[in-house]
Amino acid sequence: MKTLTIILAVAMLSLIAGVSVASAGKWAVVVVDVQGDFTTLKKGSLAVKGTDAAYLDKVVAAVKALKAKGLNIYATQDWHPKDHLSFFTNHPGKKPFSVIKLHGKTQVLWPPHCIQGTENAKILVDNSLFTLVAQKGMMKDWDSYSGFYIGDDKKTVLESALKKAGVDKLIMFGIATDYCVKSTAIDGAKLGFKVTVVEDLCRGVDPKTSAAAVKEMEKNGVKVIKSLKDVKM
Ligand code: VGL
Ligand code: ZN
Repeated sequence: MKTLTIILAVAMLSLIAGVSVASAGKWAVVVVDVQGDFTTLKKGSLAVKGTDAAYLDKVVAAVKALKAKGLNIYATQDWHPKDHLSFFTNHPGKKPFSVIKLHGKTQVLWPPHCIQGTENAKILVDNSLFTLVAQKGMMKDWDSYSGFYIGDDKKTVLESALKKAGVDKLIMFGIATDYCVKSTAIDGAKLGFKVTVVEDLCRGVDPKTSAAAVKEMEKNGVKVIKSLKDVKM
């Protein structure tokens, strides 16, 4: 009788422990700026190398596989007004990819891209797969690479939505490794999420800055893995 009680007690305790381990923490996915203007597939104005149909197929397959595992999918979207100050065209005499100071920070002057309501601002993944889309870059004189912020101290809906849903671990990928993926991943880590970036589902503007971005993400506590099969969930 005594042994039976002990066995039962141990069984119940391990059940409780097992349940609490399983419910401690929740994964979600953040797909960063997979928009027409950043792809060669859509002949985007700021097309990043390696963003052809094969890349898009891979991203879509990954999103669907993760969704099938029960993870919620969140997306970020670069969403600029026409007169946005990150566009070289809004600085007479300036060339694309030149650098200026804006609010005391270096600002790359990009070709106009992801203009609100245009075809190439659309996200190239079936939007019905997303729990929500966090837009940023809509303030004319503030650029935001991070999906967590609209301005320096104004947040998008992303952090509060993830925290409300009990998410604490993020799988992240998209475009561009050296700008929006880097910034969103590092901010995610700073805001308390455990962030994993999947390198072969990302594409960068420049190989040098992309390699530096990987180092910087790692220095900030982001885990960078080669491919989705290396994710330990
Ligand atoms: C991005 C440059 C300008 C990005 C957005 O999504 O990485 N890059 N705006
Ligand atoms: Zn932009």
